[in-house]
Amino acid sequence: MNDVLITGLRTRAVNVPLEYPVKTAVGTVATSPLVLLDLQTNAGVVGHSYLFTYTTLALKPVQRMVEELSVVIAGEPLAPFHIDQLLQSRFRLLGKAGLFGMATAGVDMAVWDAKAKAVGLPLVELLGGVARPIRAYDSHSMDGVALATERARSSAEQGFTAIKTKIGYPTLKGDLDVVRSIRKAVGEDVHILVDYNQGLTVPEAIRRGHALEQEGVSWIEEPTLQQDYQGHAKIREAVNVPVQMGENWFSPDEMALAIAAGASDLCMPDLMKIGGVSGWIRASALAEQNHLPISSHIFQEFSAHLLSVSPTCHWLERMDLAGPILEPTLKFKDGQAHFGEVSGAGIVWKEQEIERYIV
Ligand code: SMN
Ligand code: MG
Repeated sequence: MNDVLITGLRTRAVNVPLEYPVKTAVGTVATSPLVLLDLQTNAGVVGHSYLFTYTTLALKPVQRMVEELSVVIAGEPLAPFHIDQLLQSRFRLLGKAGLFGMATAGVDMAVWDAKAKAVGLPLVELLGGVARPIRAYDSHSMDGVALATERARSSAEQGFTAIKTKIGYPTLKGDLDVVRSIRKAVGEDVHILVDYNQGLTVPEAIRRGHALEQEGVSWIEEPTLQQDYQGHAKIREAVNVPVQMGENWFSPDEMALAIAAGASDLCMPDLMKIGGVSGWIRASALAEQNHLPISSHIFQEFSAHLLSVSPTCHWLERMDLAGPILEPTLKFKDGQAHFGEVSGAGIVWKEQEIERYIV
């Protein structure tokens, strides 16, 4: 089977409009800068993946980093573990964080996608799982009371049983006004998740966390600086609401350090930063061994397959950052994510739309 070889890697950089800007306590993502990867093979299948670069400033540098990797993997077998180890060994001195980590994760995803396609399987089946619906929460922004309430009401009407809103308004009252208005709109049976995007000091996070204890929120996400694992542990110790984090862990190594510090009750690795499919598999094993419910962070298409084979599967985040350039193979119904009969991860480009957004 290892006679299938990688023959090339095409990249494209696009800047895609968002239905709503992703407003956070520490900045706004107004559009979705994506690097698209097409991994060619000698078996007539092409592996697809995309990388989200958060800011257009990183778009071309990430694209260029991926292009540099194409030289390393050309001619190699289409074997995800082999490619993962090859790239890690070649870049040991550079390290796994930053643009390199993002680029290798994109290659990893594309290799796994191509591998599944080469054997005619959906990714979940190649990973040993069975396709099944995954509970999803609808992920919103720092929208203010009116829009946050309107979006929450709409999500609940669509069947979502969990909604995330970003808070960290200038005052605690601002946070509480939004949470209470959403609660009034969606009722007691819908989980409300809040995300501070690292916006608070530890003392302020403890103060606001105590106030949120009375509001029935189901998790407080990244209340302080993501690299302050001890700070998260202090907040977790003081506040009687589950602490959530993980979207900023670069590789399972950082996840292991956060776990060792007792930083959170839950975890939500980001498929790109954790190291692609290969990184996720290691992360989901860490989550299982440490009894941490695991949720995804954006990258909803691949994440639906990966959560299906994650022993402590918790929630899939619905935040559609690539919708305008993708065929809608991932559908949401009754608050669950469903991928139909797909090969690989179900990433199918809308080529005409890509042309519109090429950078
Ligand atoms: C988030 C922040 C920035 C871009 C996408 C998503 C956020 C989340 O932290 O958890 O959804
Ligand atoms: Mg977050």
